[in-house]
Amino acid sequence: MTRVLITGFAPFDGASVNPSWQAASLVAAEPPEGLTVTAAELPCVFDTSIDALRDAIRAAVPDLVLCLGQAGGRPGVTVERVGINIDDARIPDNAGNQPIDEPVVPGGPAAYFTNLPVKACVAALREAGVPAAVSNTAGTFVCNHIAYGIGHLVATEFPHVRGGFVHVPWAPEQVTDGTAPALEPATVARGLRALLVAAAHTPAGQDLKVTEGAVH
Ligand code: PCA
Repeated sequence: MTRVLITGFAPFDGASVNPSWQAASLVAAEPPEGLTVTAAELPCVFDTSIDALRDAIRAAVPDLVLCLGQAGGRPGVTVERVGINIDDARIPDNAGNQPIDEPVVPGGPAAYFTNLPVKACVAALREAGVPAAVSNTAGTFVCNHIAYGIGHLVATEFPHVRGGFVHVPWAPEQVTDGTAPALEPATVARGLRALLVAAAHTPAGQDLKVTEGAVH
């Protein structure tokens, strides 16, 4: 039995929902066969989100950690390849912090690549009928903070964990004027279940050798 921790974020920037938490709760409520799934909601706050993630990992003792966040405007589910050691906030977080060009971890490496098989994860999402792509930037806000943070926690405290970050599009209830792409959290959750099964079945250090690179 593979133990999974899946996290989503609290709503931010005045929103009333965050589809990352909606999707995370749906996956935990109906986990795929062979996986036990615990969900935790992280605060959208630079200062405390990595501590909350560490506490959730200590409580769940997972093999796999999948952190989710909302990326409004993206048309599909994107599997982040890398988290970078920079906080550069365009808007304040939920506690009013707005760091400009500060490191996530002072003295930490410039970036962490995820140790999840990003190509196999994208393939599994698509096979489940969910639009998906590899992403090479998680931005510079709290999601990148956690994309870097999970890499740092794995590197320094939880060496047996495989972890990464996935961005999900807005939910339809957030774009009622229909001017931006949206996906139902239940659809996202269906794809994430397939992603988790694929990640659990891919041996550490391996991935599909398929083209998913970006020219720009
Ligand atoms: N999305 C934001 C932070 C929390 C969330 O769900 C981001 O992409 O940084």
